[in-house]
Amino acid sequence: MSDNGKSGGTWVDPDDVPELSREWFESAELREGGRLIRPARAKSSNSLQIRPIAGAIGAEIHGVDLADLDEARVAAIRRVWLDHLVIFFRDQKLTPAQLVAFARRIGEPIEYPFLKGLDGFPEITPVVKLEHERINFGGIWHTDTAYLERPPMGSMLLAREVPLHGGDTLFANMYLAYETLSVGMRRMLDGLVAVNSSAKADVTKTREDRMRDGKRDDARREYVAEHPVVRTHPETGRKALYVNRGHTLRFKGMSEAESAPLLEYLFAHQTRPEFTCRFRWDVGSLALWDNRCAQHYPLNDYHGYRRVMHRVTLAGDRPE
Ligand SMILES: O=C(O)CCC(=O)C(=O)O
Ligand SMILES: [Fe+2]
Repeated sequence: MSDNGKSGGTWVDPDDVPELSREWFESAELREGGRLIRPARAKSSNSLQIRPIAGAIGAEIHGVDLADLDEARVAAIRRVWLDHLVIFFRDQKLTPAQLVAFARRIGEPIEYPFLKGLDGFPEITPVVKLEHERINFGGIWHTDTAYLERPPMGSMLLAREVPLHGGDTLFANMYLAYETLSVGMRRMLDGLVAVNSSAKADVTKTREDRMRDGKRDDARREYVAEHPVVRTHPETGRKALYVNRGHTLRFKGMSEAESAPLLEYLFAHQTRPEFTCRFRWDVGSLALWDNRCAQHYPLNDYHGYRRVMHRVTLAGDRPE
């Protein structure tokens, strides 16, 4: 692996990145710290600079303008995304139209079921916490809208206004969460289905401030979906733990009380610090995460400051 020295980053030429295959993902020597490290080449004109920000998950990509991407770059970004689960870009001062255009290069933007989007851009949901507010949107460990039949494949956030300090977002690697369970536990979980709801009290609370002025007229009171506890990522073929504290109510065929002890164990296990990374936002930072294998948690440590993000989610499959 070559290194550019100064930043500890890695140069990857998109032309040198092998196509994805299940065999490739399963080859042990390419694994390092729970994610997949691709062979890298020296800097070239078409290269991305990739700088992992933690051992388990997350990489910053430098040297790209998301408003000006050719096909090779989009393909390279997508491969880095699949390897690192969440990728971050800096200084991307995209207009709403440019943000949606970038989202369309990666997937198909969909609308958020509870809140209205920006005027003229229904796919962009403003994620806002105002100076006087105490609760932040999504302030609990979760993967996005797991209560839908087809939860979004990925989500992106572009930072518009950030607090002087605080307001970081944490991400956790659900492949690692699964792979670090015992064989017996994995075997048991492989056969289970979970019931996911939009109406758990702790997560409902995190939407209330925005629902007061931004609620969609067509929002249902509750969405419920059953999904496998362990899902297989449709692009990487790897298994990931797919229960989350924000939305998972119980195991199918069991009561909430019966499910609670094991769910509680899994919620604690899946967000162990060594499975996570933490991203500090600046205006113009953009994160793109994979909801199929990662969870996130926005920290609520910036009372008195305003934080404004623009969010786009991308259509996904039915988890299998
Ligand atoms: O504000 C954040 O950092 C994340 C909020 C969130 O959970 C989301 O936009 O899906
Ligand atoms: Fe979220």
